[in-house]
Amino acid sequence: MTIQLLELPYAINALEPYISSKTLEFHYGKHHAAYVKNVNEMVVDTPFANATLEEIIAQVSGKPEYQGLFNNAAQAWNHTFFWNSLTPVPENKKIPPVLLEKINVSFGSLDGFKETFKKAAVSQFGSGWAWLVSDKGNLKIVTTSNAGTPITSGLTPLLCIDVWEHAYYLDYQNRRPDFAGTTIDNLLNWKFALENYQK
Ligand code: MN3
Repeated sequence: MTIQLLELPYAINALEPYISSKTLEFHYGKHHAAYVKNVNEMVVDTPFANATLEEIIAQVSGKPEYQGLFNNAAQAWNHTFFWNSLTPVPENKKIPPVLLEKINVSFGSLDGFKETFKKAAVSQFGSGWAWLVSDKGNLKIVTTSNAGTPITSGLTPLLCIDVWEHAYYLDYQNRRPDFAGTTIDNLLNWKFALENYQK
């Protein structure tokens, strides 16, 4: 079995003006594609040759001898999740009432959620990810370093933002706060978040 690169769920320029087609050409077309290619090369003639990405991640997480495979598999998975966390479709950007209620419980208000999510994205030192997760039905914001992914901690991710520099440098240079704030305000796919929450 070969791990497939997710087909981008929108046109390469669909996230403009917030994320440029140039960024997607590199971030999706080069970075994400490379993680997928690396996984496929690394699992040849191993017990993981027929495993799904989720199975690989679960089986090699925390094992130093498989750090390289974990990094590439988790990055491949995280990026698929990231592209699905974003949407150009206005209908998908509406926050479903059930999630808004949960947001109010966990963060006090929608603004409180946005502030907490942005702060997490900005304060993650170096490369990593900021996530909105469900922890047994309660919404939380967590961050992971490098290729880290909350699915190894028993959390259910709802949305994520990639805060590796390659995610924003072409459009925002060093201004990670602007990238995070713009993404949170304009691109989050709450339809996808709800689908994940209901799993
Ligand atoms: Mn990335």
